[in-house]
Amino acid sequence: MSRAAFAAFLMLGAASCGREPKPFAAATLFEKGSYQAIYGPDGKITRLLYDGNADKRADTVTLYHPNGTPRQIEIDTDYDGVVDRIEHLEGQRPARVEVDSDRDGRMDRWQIRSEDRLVQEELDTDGDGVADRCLRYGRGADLIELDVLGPPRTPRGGRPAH
Ligand SMILES: [Ca+2]
Ligand SMILES: [Ca+2]
Ligand SMILES: [Ca+2]
Repeated sequence: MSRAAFAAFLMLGAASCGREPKPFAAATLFEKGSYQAIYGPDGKITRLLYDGNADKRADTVTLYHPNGTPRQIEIDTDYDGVVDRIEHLEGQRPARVEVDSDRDGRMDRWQIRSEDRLVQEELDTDGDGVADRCLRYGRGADLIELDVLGPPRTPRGGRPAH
């Protein structure tokens, strides 16, 4: 077998084995200024990256549903390369927000929002990654209830899934 034929044979083999979907195999990258948009094979946007401080590193990443509507925004608010805010969107508005308020790389505030209003917030006050306080807010952003959460505890947070 000649070298060229062998190479072609290898490529055929790779193609026939490639049954797993390759998310970026047919993706298209589109760059404009501080934005990078990544489109899937169907032409729908899958990801939008934004570099707010022009250090060539994206600090706001928006993920999209297959139908092209945004579903999640991951933000590195202090540009240290670590995501410290994740907004889960419903109808283009954040319905759940995770915040790493002390920037230690672990989420410690889990907020539930309704119509752009904060209605509930769980806090991890001792830094173990588990919520131990639950705050509920009224219409005027006033605190109406504070619960101390006890065991049984379930781990929260962790790394954002892409
Ligand atoms: Ca940046
Ligand atoms: Ca950060
Ligand atoms: Ca934290």
